[in-house]
Amino acid sequence: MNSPVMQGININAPSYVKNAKLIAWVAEMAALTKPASIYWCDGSDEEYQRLCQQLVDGGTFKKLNPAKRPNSFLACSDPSDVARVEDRTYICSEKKENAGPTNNWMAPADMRALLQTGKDGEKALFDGCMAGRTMYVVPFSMGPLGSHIAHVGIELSDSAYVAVNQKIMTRMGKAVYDVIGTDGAFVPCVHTVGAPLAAGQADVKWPCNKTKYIVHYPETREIWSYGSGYGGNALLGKKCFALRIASNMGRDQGWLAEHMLILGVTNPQGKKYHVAAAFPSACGKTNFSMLVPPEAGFAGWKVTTIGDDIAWVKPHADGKMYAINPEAGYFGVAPGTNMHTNPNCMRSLDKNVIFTNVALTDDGDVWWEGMEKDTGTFPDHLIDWQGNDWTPAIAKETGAKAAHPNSRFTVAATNNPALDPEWDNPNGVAIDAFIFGGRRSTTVPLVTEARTWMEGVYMAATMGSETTAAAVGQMGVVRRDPFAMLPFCGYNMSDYFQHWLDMEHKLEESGHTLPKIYCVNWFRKGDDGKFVWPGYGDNMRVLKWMIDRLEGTAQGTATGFGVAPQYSEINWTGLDFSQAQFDSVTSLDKAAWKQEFALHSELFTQLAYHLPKELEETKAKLEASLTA
Ligand code: SAT
Ligand code: MN
Repeated sequence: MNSPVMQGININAPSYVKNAKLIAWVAEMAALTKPASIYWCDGSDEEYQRLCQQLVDGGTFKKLNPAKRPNSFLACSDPSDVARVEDRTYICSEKKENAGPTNNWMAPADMRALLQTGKDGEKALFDGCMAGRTMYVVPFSMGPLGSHIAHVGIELSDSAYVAVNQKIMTRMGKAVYDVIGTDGAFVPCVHTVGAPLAAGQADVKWPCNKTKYIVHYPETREIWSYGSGYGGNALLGKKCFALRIASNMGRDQGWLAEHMLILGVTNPQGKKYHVAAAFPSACGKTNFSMLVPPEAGFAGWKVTTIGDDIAWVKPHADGKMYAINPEAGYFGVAPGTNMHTNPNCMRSLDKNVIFTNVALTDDGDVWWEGMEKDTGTFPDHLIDWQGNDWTPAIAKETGAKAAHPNSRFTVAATNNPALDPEWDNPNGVAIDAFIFGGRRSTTVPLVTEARTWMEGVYMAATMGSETTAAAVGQMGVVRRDPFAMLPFCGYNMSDYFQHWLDMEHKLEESGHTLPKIYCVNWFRKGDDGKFVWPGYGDNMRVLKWMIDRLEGTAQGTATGFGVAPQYSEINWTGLDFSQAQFDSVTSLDKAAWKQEFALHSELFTQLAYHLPKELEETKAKLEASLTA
């Protein structure tokens, strides 16, 4: 199918769109999904304002009080559509083994029958799914336009909410068409809320469907998303493209697509380091990436943000690994964000923000749990994210949260006062260290340095974390989350481990210096159930120790689980943290580690197919020294 006019729909491609494959694909998708109209986004500010106004008129957006929160909006979703849906997320590789045991899988032909072609008289889900709606053609670049590390996608979506969020989250707009020219490649992404409108039928403020499918075809590098309008289910540049599809590209092309923030840290002498750090969703990546060093003891130190969620890392001819942030904005968790936990983030949210599922104040501003720490009090009255009255008394009685625990802000990176001047550099920044961290109330120490690349890969591969509200499901249970990539690795996890191990040999052969690898845990709790480590800005103390290690000025102490800091090697100025407290966040408990290794064994059994044997060998060594 390549006629631009399909079943009465003129796809009306603007004259600057010259990519024949793209035009044919849009026509084909229009014929399948049958939208009432097609709108080609140009990415202009005027367009953003117009679409936001349209969302206000339709009831999806509420315009916030411009005196309090200029040019900002609040969207409240359907209560059933509030987070990523991992059990509805599929990797449809030709062979099941290539999706691996950690991904849901369906044969591509079966999935295509379900979504696109229909089978046994059943209508395909995408057949007519956009009826009565506009299909937005959203061109976007993941990474600076034209960067050799960047890649381009086109998202077709029947959600204007998606179009305006993509404008903030990606480099969205018509310049992308110059990058793909007449025959350049792009990742096709099709998204529908799955709520076709019959003639004359009124729309709801947050259309979605009980049935949801978030589908990736790794071989053909396609994304199809059905039924949800929320976050990672709908903003397809983010987890779907920048992690699940890009991890496949990275494996094939010799680079890394990782669930990592990227930050720059500059010492008082002006020497700058860059680290990339992986944590599961809602474990403080955004906070860490915008860290403000403590005032006392850290005069002249500066932390700057390159990215808060995703890193694409490529080896370069100069012998270093360079990383870009493929995104252009932050889709961060609102609750818990305040002037104490993340002042740079709070300042980023002053204006030009889209909020989703936070509470509305009586004077037309937003509120979420945690803001009371800044003001000292709870508001007397709010409208909660579900549109109900909220008062402190109601909250006390029912436990009702004013903002959903996974409520979010969408904001441009350029709003961040701590934005790194190199954040947009098409060549990326040279990475000195990788950090891996989970949320663990016990067992895993505050920080250790892997003695070898292999040991670092082991630490990352066996990482565990207590689950959060970022995904639908039970909260607070420890699950293994290798590399913080469990929900995001687009191929067999053991092959992904192998890819990381292969990197070492490939890079060493080509004369590269490998970044050091660190394992951290900010979340150890004491016997009273409270966090022992203060976290947030005080994480600078740990970061500083890592830099001292890079510079060779901290000796550390050998443990059974890498090299740990000595108490005296941490800069404690301005923080009252005793040796005993330090011991309680760094201790390695034999009994706990016995259990921990049993869980590593369980993971390795689950991942037995293609599991690199070096991981088993490393386990044996670590186990011997930690449980002896
Ligand atoms: O919903 S998103 O995937 O965009 C956010 C997250 O889970 O980190
Ligand atoms: Mn994330």
